[in-house]
Formats: sequence, structure tokens, C-alpha cells
Amino acid sequence: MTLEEVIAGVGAGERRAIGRAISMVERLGPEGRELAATLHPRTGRAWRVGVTGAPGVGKSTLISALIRHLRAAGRRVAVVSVDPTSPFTRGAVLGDRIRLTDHFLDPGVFIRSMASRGHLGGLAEATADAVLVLDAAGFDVVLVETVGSGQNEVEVQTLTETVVLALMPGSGDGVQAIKAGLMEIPDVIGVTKADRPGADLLVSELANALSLVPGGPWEPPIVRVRALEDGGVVELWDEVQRHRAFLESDGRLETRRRAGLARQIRALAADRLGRRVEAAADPAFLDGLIDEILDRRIDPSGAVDRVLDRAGLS
Ligand SMILES: Nc1nc2c(ncn2[C@@H]2O[C@H](COP(=O)(O)OP(=O)(O)OP(=O)(O)O)[C@@H](O)[C@H]2O)c(=O)[nH]1
Ligand SMILES: [Mg+2]
Repeated sequence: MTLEEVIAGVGAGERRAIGRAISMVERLGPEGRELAATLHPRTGRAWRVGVTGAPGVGKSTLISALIRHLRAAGRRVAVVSVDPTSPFTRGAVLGDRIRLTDHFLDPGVFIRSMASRGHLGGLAEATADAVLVLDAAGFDVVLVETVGSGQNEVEVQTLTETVVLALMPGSGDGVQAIKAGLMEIPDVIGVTKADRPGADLLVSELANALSLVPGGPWEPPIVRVRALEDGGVVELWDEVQRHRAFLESDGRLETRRRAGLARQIRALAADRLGRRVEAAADPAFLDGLIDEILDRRIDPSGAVDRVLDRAGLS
């Protein structure tokens, strides 16, 4: 497929072209950059929703339930799952009850995992461009699944309009999130696995924690979700829609997108610089520098200068 064919295919929402396009941007080369630049004018339509939370909290199961709900409403849905510990695979993650193959065969659904394994950094940039491709491909909703780590939540916030934080009962998740200062991140809180004991306790802990955060004009609602049985999924999506309506009033959406872009540009620029430093400081070159430091010929800061020189950054 030529670049022109990929661009045309993405515009027509063709699955194979979309897959190719994401592979191109994943390589972070000139072709991917050209593709993203060409597609960018066609973006801005999709509602982008981050779903973040600890490993195994039930993000993929929730996403699968959301896909069913959104498909029933005739919406086209794409999912980017970032660095999943258990990627979406045919059969595995989404449980027996759901025929995942239905999603894979449904032209209105596109699911893609982005793994950092084998990636020499650059996952954040590749993810941003993958979301861009899916937006340009005309999906109404783009869901971005990221495993929460503190940093990733902030990253997903730069890429999306609405962030759903998933927390489950009985895991210390709630206390952890509160301590880590994560209560400022979510627009909607999903208490996953609410069929399990401890859901009420978690909800009250969270409500209490939220009441201590200086209240802005939007207070994140807490929704109990039992995604395996589709419970609470409609309610959760309704809150996402309510958040959308909130942002779409009073110019808030633009403010949010501007803030997200500011953070995204800075973070991706730092990431690219970091990759250049990594490439310049290869083991052999470093060994030579270390010899010189140990021989007292240069000091460590002098070695830093040499690395930056080599990377063309001084
Ligand atoms: N009881 C119960 N179990 C659930 C529910 N939702 C998910 N699970 C189970 O929790 C486990 C993890 O679910 P996933 O959806 O893969 O979680 P995840 O957050 O996507 O996991 P990673 O992507 O690996 O971080 C699976 O065994 C699910 O069946 C729920 O509503 N109730
Ligand atoms: Mg998952």
C-alpha cells in the first residue's frame, strides 16, 4: 500500500488502511510524520475518552461493555490499548460471555494494542498519532486504555477529552489513588467490579476524598460498574456524555484542548530529545567516556557535554 492509498483508505474508514497507518506512525519515521500531518486537518470530530487504572482493575472489560452499548446506539468505536499487561486478544480478555470475534468482525469497531515491548521509547508519540489516525478515520468515539502509574494518567489526559479512572473495591486502590493525588485526574470515576464486596466502602472513601479536593465547576461523578453483566455501563456513558456537554459549554472544550496540547508538545519534545541522548550514549561511547573519567582526564559533567555534542544538542 502506498502512502496515498493508506491516506485514502483511512479517510474511507477501511480497516486494513487504518492498521497500516498506525503501523506507520509507530515506526516514528518520516513516512509516519507525513501521514499524521496529512490526516490532522481531518481530525477533531471524535470524542476521545481515556480509561485508566491499575493492572487488572477491569478496564478492558469495561471497554468491551462500552463498545456493545455504543454499537447498539450506532456509534463507530475505536480502542487504543497502550502497553497492556493483558492485551486484547481473540477470546482471552473479554471473557467467555462476550463473543469478541463479533467486535473484530464488526466494521464499526477497531481495536489496536500498542506495546512498548520492542519499542525504543516513543510510545507516547506513537499513541498520540494512533489516536489522530483513528479520529481522522471517522470513529465517533476513540477509547484509550492505559495502565495507571501516576505518569500515564497525566499523559492520557493530554490526549483525551474525558478521563475515566477505574478503581476496584478491596484492593486499596482508592486509598492509593487518593494518596498519589490522582483525584484531580478523573472526569468520571468508575468503581469496577462493583458486584464484589467493598464497593460501598470504596464509593464513600472516594466521595469523602473528592469533598476535600478544592471543588471546580465539574465534580467527578462516581459510577458503580459491573461490566461482566453490563451493569452501570449505560450510567457511566451517560456521565461521559454529561461531561462532554459540560466541556462544550462556555468555551471549556477549547481551554481543555489547549492545555492538553501544551503538555503534550512539551512531553513529546522531551521524549524525542531523550531518544536522541539514548542513541548518542551507546555503550561503547559511554565506556570510553567512563575510562576518561576514571583516569581523571574529564569530569562527569564534561562527559555529559560530550554526549550532547555527539547528539547534536549542545
Ligand atoms: N467480578 C467481576 N470481575 C470483573 C469485572 N470486570 C472485570 N472483571 C475481571 O477482572 C479481570 C481483569 O479484567 P480486565 O478487563 O482484563 O482488566 P484490565 O484493567 O483491562 O487489565 P490490564 O489491561 O491487564 O491492566 C478479569 O478476570 C475480568 O473478568 C466485574 O465487573 N466483576
Ligand atoms: Mg486491559
